[in-house]
Amino acid sequence: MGIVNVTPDSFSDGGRWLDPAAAIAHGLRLAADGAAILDVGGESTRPGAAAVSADEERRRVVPVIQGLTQAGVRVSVDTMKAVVAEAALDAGATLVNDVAALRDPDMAALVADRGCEVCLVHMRGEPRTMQDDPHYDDVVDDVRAFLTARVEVALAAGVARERIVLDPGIGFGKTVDHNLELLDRLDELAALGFPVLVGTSRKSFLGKIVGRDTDDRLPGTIATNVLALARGASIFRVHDVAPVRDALAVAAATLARTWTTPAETMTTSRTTTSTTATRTSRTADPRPSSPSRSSGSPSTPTTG
Ligand code: HH2
Repeated sequence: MGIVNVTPDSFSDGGRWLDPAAAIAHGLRLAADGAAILDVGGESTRPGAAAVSADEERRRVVPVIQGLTQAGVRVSVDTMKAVVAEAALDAGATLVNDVAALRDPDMAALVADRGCEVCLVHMRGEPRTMQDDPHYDDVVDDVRAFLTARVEVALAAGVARERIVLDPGIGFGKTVDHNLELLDRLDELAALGFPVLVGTSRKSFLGKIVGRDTDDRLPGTIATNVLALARGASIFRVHDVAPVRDALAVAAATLARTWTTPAETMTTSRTTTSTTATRTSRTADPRPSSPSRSSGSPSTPTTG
């Protein structure tokens, strides 16, 4: 999943893609790099970010979503507002990436009515205050209980089970230690039976560990995404699609001991419509009797 932030203030690329034509060109580059889906957002969720009106958010994302979907790219909308999600779905988006996990009272019914996919993200409080001294009894148990409750809300509104994706919300009201524990124990969330999305790309916890600024956090981004793959994640939300995709392809091939050429993988990811395309977990043992090159279904995860 490639990130297209149409915002002036996102933490790593704010202001770079505010112009719709620039955002579309950027998205198409990410798709060419191998993103199976592009996540278009018009409001930064970084701690302390200014709130954006629904009108302004809609104005930012709709032309970009139209441009990308008209070019044949699959698009998700990163929004907490049902009215923005509705306009995005009208413009061709097929997944609502809701970091507020259906807090907007109209969101669950919208997702159910439209039959689109929805990503439910764990966030403690709201973006403005979420990093104020976060505490959990057991961060994985707490996040799992929260996501389970939000799944119930979605199901009760009529959202189909197979349309739900879960996300532990790395960096959303968590300390460095919380983020690390969530990543290391991600298999406990994958065990809930839903596709798991992770978003570690360039985030500040990586910078705290290695002492580097946002633009220099690609190695940390790769390390965390590879570990997440091994623990059962299947969607990887990143700014730098090409290098992460390569890392995931090699990691997935190693775990499965089977592989495909980039051309075969790209063809398959282009035609993939499900977010559950390929999953590998460290508990699975998909080893063929003699390690060999696969000519069938891809062993690499799609980045969406
Ligand atoms: N992280 C960000 C935004 N949306 N969605 C999901 N599902 N998971 C995440 O981890 C996630 C997300 C924050 O990253 P970014 O979009 O790069 O920054 P900003 O919120 O400042 O625009």
